[in-house]
Amino acid sequence: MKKYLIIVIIAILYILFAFVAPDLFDGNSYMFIGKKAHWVYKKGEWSNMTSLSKNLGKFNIYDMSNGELIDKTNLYYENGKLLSKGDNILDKGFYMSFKGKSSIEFLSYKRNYDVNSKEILDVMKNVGIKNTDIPLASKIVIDLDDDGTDETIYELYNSTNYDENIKTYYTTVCIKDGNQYTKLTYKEDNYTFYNNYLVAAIIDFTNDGNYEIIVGESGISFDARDTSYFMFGIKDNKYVKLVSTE
Ligand SMILES: [Ca+2]
Ligand SMILES: [Ca+2]
Repeated sequence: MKKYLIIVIIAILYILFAFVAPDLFDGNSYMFIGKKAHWVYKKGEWSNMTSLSKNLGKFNIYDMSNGELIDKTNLYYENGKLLSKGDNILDKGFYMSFKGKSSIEFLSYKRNYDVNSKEILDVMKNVGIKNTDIPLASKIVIDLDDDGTDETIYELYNSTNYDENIKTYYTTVCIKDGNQYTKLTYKEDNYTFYNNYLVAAIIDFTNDGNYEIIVGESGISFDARDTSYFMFGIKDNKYVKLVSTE
């Protein structure tokens, strides 16, 4: 009888360490967005995960459009797909799944479409865009580093509608900080359709008052699950790419 009890205890310990322990005690943080962004934060650096285990553990699910915590649920990775238990919440919207030591603060922001052409031309000149078409533009005016002065994030794109007369399409997201302009993403092509870079979320993962910017391709208002994502953060007073799906 005693022998069986020991075997049972060993079996339970084995299950705990094999399946639960690595998941609970690895100390890393995990962020999943859409089908492609599977990111891990390990020893102070973000990187793409090379493989996903079947049982991923409990995640916070945030609505990326407003930072609302939608659910806390276990995630699984099966047949190349992220799944949540029962109802697959991830299929229903524009969500970020997060698990880790830190919590995420979402900065709420407003997108302003009222950008005059002089301002647009000024941005284009400063980030080195030589295209002669005045693109559509939106901007987000917000304090990204908690120093009391607002920065401006510009989203420029002439790729929203297919137009035979426009030969070169491009899309970019850039930041104006005082007189300094930083191009975060840029793509130029001869033919694109609904393929814009737009800010998907502004977050503070490290809780240091410096905000990380997540940019998605194909925008935020349609099915954003299958698109590319980029995360930028401040290093030496300048935004640099921390990780991306490309
Ligand atoms: Ca600032
Ligand atoms: Ca931060």
